[in-house]
Amino acid sequence: MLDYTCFEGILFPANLVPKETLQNVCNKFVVKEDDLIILTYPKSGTNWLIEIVCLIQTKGDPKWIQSVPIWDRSPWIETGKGYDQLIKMEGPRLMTSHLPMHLFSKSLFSSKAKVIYLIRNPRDALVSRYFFIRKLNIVKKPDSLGTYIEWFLKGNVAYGSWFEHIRGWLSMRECDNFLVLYYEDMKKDTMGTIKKICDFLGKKLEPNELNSVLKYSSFQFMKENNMSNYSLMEKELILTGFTLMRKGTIEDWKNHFTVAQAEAFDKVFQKKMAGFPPGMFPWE
Ligand code: PPS
Repeated sequence: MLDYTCFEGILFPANLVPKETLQNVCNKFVVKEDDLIILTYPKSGTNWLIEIVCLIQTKGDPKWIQSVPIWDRSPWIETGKGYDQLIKMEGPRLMTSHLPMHLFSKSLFSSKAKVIYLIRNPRDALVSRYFFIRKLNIVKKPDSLGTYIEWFLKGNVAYGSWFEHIRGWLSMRECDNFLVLYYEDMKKDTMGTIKKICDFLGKKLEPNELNSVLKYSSFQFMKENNMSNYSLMEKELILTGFTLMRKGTIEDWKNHFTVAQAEAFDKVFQKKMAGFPPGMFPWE
């Protein structure tokens, strides 16, 4: 149960992401021009972004988000179930993925399909995932945060290295069909981010519709929405105390990293992310 699949040198949770599906996504899946693809490294705020996009699509009407599980509204392409849903789905399709760029369907790169890539401070994504997997029967649990930091910095975690993920997908950042967002900006100015997404999608919403998107995608509403808070996950996969909606804050890593861990992380970050322009990452 706690096994990894290793595909092209990257680890994936074996019971959610079969090797065969990864092969299909890479070599067979055809991206369509009217697809909208949400891409993230795990724990970057993926489900928050899905909720916002769904609400923009319904002009703030919460009926859809309150009646259909989030993973059926925007299936995960690399999961066996999500892949099967997507290949049968009529367009325009909304889909989600944590895949690094080099494992994604090659058809994306000659398509006009829109992509939203959401990035979060890797320290916060790390802490979020550390607490998440401790309550989950999906992948091997680390014995301490220190161990998990070591695995994370080496890329020995599901979906591989944060650094490679970001470097890979950010190479598309100048493309017109590629929008880069940051969790930190979403937190500081959620309405500004919602408007940015509307502009990118060519959607015009009235002020009351925008307010409704803001309201129903808030941390509190999502926490209480059983279609979005992962309470519908298969019971055998989760342990007591499991939650997707943990804190929803920025810089929680400061409550958990020791000074030595923070310094070790900074060192690797500076080395691996060298070459990006100053100000590229809002938390640096
Ligand atoms: S996953 O499992 O990789 O798809 O998780 P993901 O959705 O990417 O990230 C989970 C973290 O996002 C936080 N979250 C939110 N923050 C603010 N507002 C809203 N509405 C919201 N929804 C989800 C969630 O709490 C997880 O972060 P942590 O730091 O663990 O709280």
